[in-house]
Amino acid sequence: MLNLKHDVRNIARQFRIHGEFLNAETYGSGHINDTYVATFQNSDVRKRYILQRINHNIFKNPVALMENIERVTTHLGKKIESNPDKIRRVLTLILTHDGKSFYRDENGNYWRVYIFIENARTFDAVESPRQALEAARAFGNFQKLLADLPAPRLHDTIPDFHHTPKRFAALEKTIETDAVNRAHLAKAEIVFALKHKTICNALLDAKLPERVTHNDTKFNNVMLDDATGEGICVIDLDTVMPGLGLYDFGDMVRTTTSPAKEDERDLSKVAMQFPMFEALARGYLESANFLTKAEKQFLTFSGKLITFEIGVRFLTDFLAGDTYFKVHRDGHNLDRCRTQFKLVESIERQEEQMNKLVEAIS
Ligand code: ADP
Ligand code: GN1
Ligand code: MG
Repeated sequence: MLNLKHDVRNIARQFRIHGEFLNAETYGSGHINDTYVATFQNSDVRKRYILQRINHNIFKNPVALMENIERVTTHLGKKIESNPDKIRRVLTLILTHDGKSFYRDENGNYWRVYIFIENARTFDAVESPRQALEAARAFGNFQKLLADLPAPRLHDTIPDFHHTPKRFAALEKTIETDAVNRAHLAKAEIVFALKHKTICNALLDAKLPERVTHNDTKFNNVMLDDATGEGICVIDLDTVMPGLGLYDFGDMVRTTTSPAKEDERDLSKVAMQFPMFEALARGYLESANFLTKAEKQFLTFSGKLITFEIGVRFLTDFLAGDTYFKVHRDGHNLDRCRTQFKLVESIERQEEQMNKLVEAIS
């Protein structure tokens, strides 16, 4: 508590939280926002809250972002109005005393507060096909529940977020500039990336339907119930905006098929495990029951593409001097890039079987 980067007690005071502040600590392993858990005591009840500083270097318009989140959580809330477990099944914003969904502090930082989802947790790496199935069901259901979100279109919180050709062009520029003289440390990864340039356009060229999508369906962005293992709540809603359904499925394949963490240094541990993929495909096809034939045909490919795309982003950030993703050690972004590219290779080796499976079950 003493060493926290922000005055969490004072920030919490701006929101409609009842009771006495007990303590706060940093929380989670996200790469973008600053997340804290704060505990409050109200008579004999203790309650926890998630306080988050929105990274406004990355999300340039936090007001629009919060408008999206208010609309999305309200819509989801209405859909499960009668569920007695509603408070754990959709993120609930706590408003400020003047009724706003965020607080802007004197340093220009934007803060929001959610009710803490108890008796559930996130995992940084998948442990079983059951978990993969639950994650895919939850993310697919999330898309389904948002399919009838009333107009207007949601704000693009980060324009061209999954525009792979633009991500690739940014990498090419960074290689050329080599601003912090690191390109010589990533020769093999640069060669790998350049060899794969040809896959960048395929999803965009396929003219798939635009949907409301999550766009960051990392395995640690879904909470699994401690008792039942059920995927009960999709979190991290900053990038919910118009996108392709397959961006979400692709990112599930990226983060929920390999037993290794995203920054694992022992690359022999990184592999696309077929039973995990099968569970993801089954879970997603079951809940996202609106997919078109064309979307289904690209399910496997989306896994390869999004894994490649995020690898490209990690490589770009490494070469640019680590300005985007939080890093905790030297070469962290390069390590992350390496796991992604290793996973792309693993997918490539199994692509045919993966496609056959999808065809068989869809
Ligand atoms: P980031 O954008 O930095 O990834 P997240 O919104 O994903 O931030 O939050 C980071 C972590 O905090 C999550 O992986 C999850 O473990 C935890 N978390 C976030 N919101 C909640 C919540 N409402 N209840 C419980 N845990 C949460
Ligand atoms: C970031 O916020 P977090 O850690 O869930 C990133 C995603 C990347 C992911 C890679 C806004 O997600 O796009 O896929 O890291 N979020 C943003 O782990 O850039
Ligand atoms: Mg997250």
